[in-house]
Amino acid sequence: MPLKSTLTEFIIGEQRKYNYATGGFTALLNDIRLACKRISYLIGKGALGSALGAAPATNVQGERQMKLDVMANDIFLRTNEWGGHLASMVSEELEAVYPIPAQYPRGRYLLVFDPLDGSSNIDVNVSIGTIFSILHRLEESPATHVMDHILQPGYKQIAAGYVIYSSSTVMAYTTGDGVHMFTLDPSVGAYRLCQENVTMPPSGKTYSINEAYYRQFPKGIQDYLDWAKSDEANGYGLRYIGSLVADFHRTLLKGGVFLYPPTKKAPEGKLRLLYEANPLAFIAEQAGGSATDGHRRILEKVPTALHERTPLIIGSRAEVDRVLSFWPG
Ligand code: AHM
Ligand code: MG
Repeated sequence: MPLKSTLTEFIIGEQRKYNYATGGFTALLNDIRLACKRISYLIGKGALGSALGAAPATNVQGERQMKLDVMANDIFLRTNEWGGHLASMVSEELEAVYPIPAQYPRGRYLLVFDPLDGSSNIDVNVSIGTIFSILHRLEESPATHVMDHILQPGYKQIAAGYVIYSSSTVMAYTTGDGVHMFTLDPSVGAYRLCQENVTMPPSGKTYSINEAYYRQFPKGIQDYLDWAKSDEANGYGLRYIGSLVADFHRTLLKGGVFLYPPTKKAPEGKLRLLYEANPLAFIAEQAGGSATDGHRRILEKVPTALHERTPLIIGSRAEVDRVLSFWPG
């Protein structure tokens, strides 16, 4: 059987389609790939790696940080700061924009990421993930206007991806030309292509939501959940892991819908626009699915703050539309 291309071969192949490509973007993706490999190795060691348990601090959003959150964030910064391709980085774990240290050259891309999503699942061997988004620095704004460059709507992303650390480690990414998936081969340390041009099923009888918040949801979402359990719905199932990457990965491959609506406790929803909703919305749309906050397409939202939250309904087009038929936000 012929060997499947590695991620590196695949992205270099993509780069060769464009005569003007300088290789900077390819090198950046390569660094991200390496950071996720390092994180995957650390997670794989589990209790043997002294990385489990809570960190002494909470993060900028007042959430409890796990040791692995802090280590994964550090790996992402260290692996991506030196290459000369980035103007700055934004992380879920850092309050402010991370400027590229003065000893390294600056580039024209911005890297926005959640280094380890699904923190509550870290210590119990349940799937967790990394999510990333790449933007171009705006030509029209001076380099010093950092927030102008970062607060761009999601449709301007030039690439987005995620890595799921599970029974195997899988990376999915898009540059706006379909979604491609790679599995990490631990024997040689390379990601190998496992699915090119992934498509999300147009419908699927699975809904994914933390239904314990039922009484806190808007009435329309409650109505949808009542419908999903009705005879009319005819056999919907519920799956909720509590790791966005894992719940999204299943939805991408099997179809269905993931929902994190507003709650009384989190009136804007819990998930973050820049490094959770936007990258996954880009991937969902590239695979034929859709993503909305109940009012608008996620990718059209203009961010106003680094850690802005958003409601998120994402998945198969027919299932997202069905939620919207109950909840026109
Ligand atoms: P985190 O970034 O602190 O890990 O929080 C995000 C996670 C998502 O992975 C998941 O979809 C959600 O929080 C689960 O929240 P809840 O426990 O309220 O259901
Ligand atoms: Mg997160």
